Amino acid sequence: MESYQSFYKKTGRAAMKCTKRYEIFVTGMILFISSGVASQQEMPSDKSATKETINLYNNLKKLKTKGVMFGHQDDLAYGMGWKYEEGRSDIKDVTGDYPAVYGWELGRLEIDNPVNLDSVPFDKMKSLIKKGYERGGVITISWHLNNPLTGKTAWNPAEGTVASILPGGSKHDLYKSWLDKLASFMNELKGSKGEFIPVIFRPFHELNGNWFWWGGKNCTPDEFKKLWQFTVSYLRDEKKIHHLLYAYNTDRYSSREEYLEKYPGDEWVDVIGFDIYQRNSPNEKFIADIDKMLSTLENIAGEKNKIPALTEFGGNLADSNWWTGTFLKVLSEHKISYVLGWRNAGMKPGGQPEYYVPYKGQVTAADFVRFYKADKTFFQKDVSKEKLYQ
Ligand code: BMA
Repeated sequence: MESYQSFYKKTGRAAMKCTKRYEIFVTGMILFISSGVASQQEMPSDKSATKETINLYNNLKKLKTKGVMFGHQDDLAYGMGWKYEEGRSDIKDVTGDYPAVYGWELGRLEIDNPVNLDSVPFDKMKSLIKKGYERGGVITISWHLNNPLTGKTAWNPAEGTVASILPGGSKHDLYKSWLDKLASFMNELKGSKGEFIPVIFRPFHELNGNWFWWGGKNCTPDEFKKLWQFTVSYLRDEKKIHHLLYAYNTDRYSSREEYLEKYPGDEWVDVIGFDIYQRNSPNEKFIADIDKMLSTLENIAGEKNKIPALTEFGGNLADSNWWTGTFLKVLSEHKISYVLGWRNAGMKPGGQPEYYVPYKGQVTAADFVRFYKADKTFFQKDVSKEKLYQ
């Protein structure tokens, strides 16, 4: 007969085994559940996107429910009355903080120019992109690429240009060589751990206007869609670039049908947006226009599960209360990811200043600080906390 001692030892061991099994079971369950949570992460159009790009994509979707990020083109390169001063930014001069989104532009990279069409050296741009990213900001890049058929600028809407660069066209190889240069630039954008810096790439913007060779009546919807799909597929599948989110964007538009006329398909797009400049229209009219366009955009983004953004804007900066009295008023009614103010170019050759965000002393500066402080708006410090790449 078994002694009590050995009986207790055995049952003790059995109990231990049980506890171990239970632990393994619980650990397994935790792993199972957390992998389930991880797989709830949605994928952008590029199914091989890098971890940071997938995280950015998902975090942008989450963040837009809380507020809107403020962005500025060329913010760290120059502003009103200054150029390339380390750490300077017109937005920072006014608010003490940087924007949350940094816009950059690659026009003339395709022709091996050392500087872009707005004189920003590409080398400098790369290091400034890295600075913004390391602070936790979001990078978006546009491309006013020259007309590949005529060799003139992006604003040369020569007939047949898009057809000429599609597969089989006379300028197809030239266009591919331009994409190779773009790919090299993108591949040089790396963070301090060697990871690629995710970029919201915004090619062929203002696509419903007639001023660019890819826009409006200068090509058919079918040609445009083919150009878009070829471009994405070449960068992603041929060049193996996996740190881009793709932004489809029109100019002002008047209907959902107009907005979607050249939409290449959900599997080719991540962000949808439009550009809008108030110019001389009264605030009430601007509010009504932008309100309508944002509502349509949000509806489309909801249906297609895309990220809505105001990809470029310019307001009435002669009105000292424009930021809270007009812009914030309308933004408060919507849930969009970001707004990008265009560049503070400074004095144009004709003597007229060009700027779209305030600089120190500009008449809207005080109101811009109120806009900055609003709960609904996010600048650099807010997004750094959000850790958009994790
Ligand atoms: C326009 C103007 C131009 C500039 C172009 C591309 O809106 O700001 O001065 O060259 O954008 O950045």
